Amino acid sequence: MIDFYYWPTPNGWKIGMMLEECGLPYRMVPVNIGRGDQFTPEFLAISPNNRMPAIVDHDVSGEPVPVFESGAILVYLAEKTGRFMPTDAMGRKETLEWLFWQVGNIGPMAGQLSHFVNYAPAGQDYAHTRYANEYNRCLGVLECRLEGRDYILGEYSIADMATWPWVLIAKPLGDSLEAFPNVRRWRQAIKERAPVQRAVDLGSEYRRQAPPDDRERDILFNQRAR
Ligand SMILES: N[C@@H](CCC(=O)N[C@@H](CS)C(=O)NCC(=O)O)C(=O)O
Repeated sequence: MIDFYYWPTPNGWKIGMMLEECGLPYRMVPVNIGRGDQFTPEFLAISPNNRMPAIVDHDVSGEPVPVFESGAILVYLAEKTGRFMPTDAMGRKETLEWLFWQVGNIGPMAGQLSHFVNYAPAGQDYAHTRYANEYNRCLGVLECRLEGRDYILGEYSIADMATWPWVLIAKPLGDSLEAFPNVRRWRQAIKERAPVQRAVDLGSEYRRQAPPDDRERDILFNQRAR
């Protein structure tokens, strides 16, 4: 059994997609990030960066294995199951390239763009434009990569699972994807997969219904070293 520390956000969906695609038995443990669950000592022992997703794998010989950072979790699960990551040296290299691209580029750019679209006070045009441009640039990189390929590595893989949630939300982030036909085709093909639909539905009862109140804003947006 895998404990899946989760809150319904794109970073959470990535891991839900892999768990569902592999049919791994898991138990969802909600981490209410607006309430500050990510700062409990129990959670920090698993995820020292106070971010979800994280997992604890009990299906191992010996002590349960905690894993934090979505890219590391995807590689861990791919190596555990032997699925969704090529095992030859070049295929593994390409997987890691695109995984690092996701966690270092489109993920944080989309995350910051989402902050400025959804939560920033008025008058933050410079920051908003900066992240909108970077997000759009990343979509262009993905568009080129998908030319002549069904998926990022050719075959469906953890590189797609990592990236897709951040493209699913393109329209609310203000990018119509009009200029990116390959991205639109890829986004739709993945959206139609039943395990992906189950992953996106997971914990939908926890989805935000209202803008964050002052207490939530303080927890989420005023973090400094502790
Ligand atoms: N680099 C991390 C990012 C994870 C992340 O940013 N998680 C957010 C939700 S999408 C979170 O847990 N936020 C809690 C907080 O801001 O305190 C990963 O890829 O796992």
